[in-house]
Amino acid sequence: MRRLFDEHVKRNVIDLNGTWGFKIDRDNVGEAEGWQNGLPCGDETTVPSCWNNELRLLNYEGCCWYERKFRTEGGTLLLEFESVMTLATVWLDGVKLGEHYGAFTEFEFVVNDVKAGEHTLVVRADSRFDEHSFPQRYTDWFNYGGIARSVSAHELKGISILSNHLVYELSEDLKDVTVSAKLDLYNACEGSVTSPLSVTVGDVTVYDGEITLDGYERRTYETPKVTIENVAIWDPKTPNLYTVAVKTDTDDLIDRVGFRKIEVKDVKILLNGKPIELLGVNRHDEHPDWGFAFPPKLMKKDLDLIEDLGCNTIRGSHYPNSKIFLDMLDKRGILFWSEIPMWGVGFSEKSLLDPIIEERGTNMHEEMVRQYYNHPSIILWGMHNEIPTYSPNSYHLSEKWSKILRAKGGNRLITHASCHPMKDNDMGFDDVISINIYHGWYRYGGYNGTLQDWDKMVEDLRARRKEMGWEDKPVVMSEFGAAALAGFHSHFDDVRWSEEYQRDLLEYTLELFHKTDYMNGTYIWQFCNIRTSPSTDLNRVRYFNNKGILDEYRNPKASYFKVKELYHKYAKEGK
Ligand code: ADA
Repeated sequence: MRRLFDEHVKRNVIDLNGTWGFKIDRDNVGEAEGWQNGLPCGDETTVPSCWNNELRLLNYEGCCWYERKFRTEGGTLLLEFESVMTLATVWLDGVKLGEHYGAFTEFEFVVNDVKAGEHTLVVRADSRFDEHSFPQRYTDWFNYGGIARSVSAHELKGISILSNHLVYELSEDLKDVTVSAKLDLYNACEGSVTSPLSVTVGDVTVYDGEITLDGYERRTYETPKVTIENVAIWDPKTPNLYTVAVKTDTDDLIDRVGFRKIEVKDVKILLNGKPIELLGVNRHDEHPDWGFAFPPKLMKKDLDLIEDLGCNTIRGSHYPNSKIFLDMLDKRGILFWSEIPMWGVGFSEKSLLDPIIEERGTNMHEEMVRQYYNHPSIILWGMHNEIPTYSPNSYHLSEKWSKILRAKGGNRLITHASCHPMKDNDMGFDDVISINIYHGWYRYGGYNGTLQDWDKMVEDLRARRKEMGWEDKPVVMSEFGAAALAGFHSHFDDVRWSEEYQRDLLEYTLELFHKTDYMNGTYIWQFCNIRTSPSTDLNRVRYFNNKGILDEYRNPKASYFKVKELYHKYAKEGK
């Protein structure tokens, strides 16, 4: 299941999820032995899935091969992969279509002149780390391997719509919206084709014209701007969505959009002109039984819990989440922070000057923006997390990526999560300053290692913002928290790993941040425990990051109820 709604009525889409042939390639000999022409044995698996949820492959990092036969009427096919971990190589009938690097964004291949009948699709997924991998080996989540999200084959006929960004601007009073559709069009025929082209938003036709493309031509076309009056805006309390449909005589593309305004003014974050306090959690899209192949039913359960907590926002730490999850957020009116898997500590200062790292990071940002553009729930683009932004080596990356996100990213704010707030050089590129700090859990230079360090940090940060001229930028606490072992209790105040210590630390910090004038939001680290890897040297207890306010099976710890009490109180009283 890819979306909450049908994206196509006219186009025939062949669902390639389900049973696939499967073979482990521990010595990476598959290609030399010709496995791309058909796998040599009879193992099977289910797609989507991650192999590290299988007993014999729990900790396997390496290559695995997948094979799926399917039938088509022939012509032009678009093969679409929502997520392959991490380097994917794809063959159709033994012919290599190409490679894609990056686990959390989708990719596609357009193949012309495919014969009618049965075809064999083969995929090699390679989850190994190297000096250019995102994330690096040293990371704090388990780097699952597999085909983790949907696969499908689309039969393209005539002029086809590969993507649509509905670009919009709301009027000052938020009553009217001016829209244009930025379309990526492709002629799936060998010869020139002329077709009607229309775009509707709800029941308003915003474009009705005609287009001609040469044989196999791909073209970007932006429709003229049109104003829609009396629009119902998208807001957490009233998440109004409009269906946007693009049609030619042989193809269509259906999506949902919502119109809203997010901006920063007078050290506040304004949503639709009103200040909002972000009350959130960090969430990995992960479960010990499913890995990153997270089923929609469990997404719903997580969102029910997140709403029960009183959250109005989620940080998708640390990578783009699936489209169906974003559809759910759009529908429920929950705000989202989306970022690429550039997880700090693993990226050395030297690596930031590596052109392959820059190229991969740039591609991931471009893909994230291209694929998620229409989701109203996304209000923040995160450039990276905890990379060495104290070093001059990160500056050119933050500069380049903030420019890309500003130019192409739609109506969103830009940020990066920093764990070096007093010496970060790159916050000037942000709309919102985001801080990851763990006083009361980790020990930092210049601080005592106690809960009261937080009060000193709030004042140190005030001074730093002034010194750097960043006083106008609102601050969000993007990570803070403590680990607790579910079921471990203590009568004493200061017993780390107990549920009580975690609860009390979260109470202390949430109360402090809520009353701090320049702070506008909190993302607790983290929603639930997550699996980590024995191979990263982090040596997490049980090989889990235990800072969840729920355990990995979504059972609440004591802090869950405290956060629920406080978030509901803050939502009621406002900031
Ligand atoms: C960092 C990081 C998180 C997690 C956290 C922790 O801030 O961004 O992914 O590793 O630390 O638990 O220490």
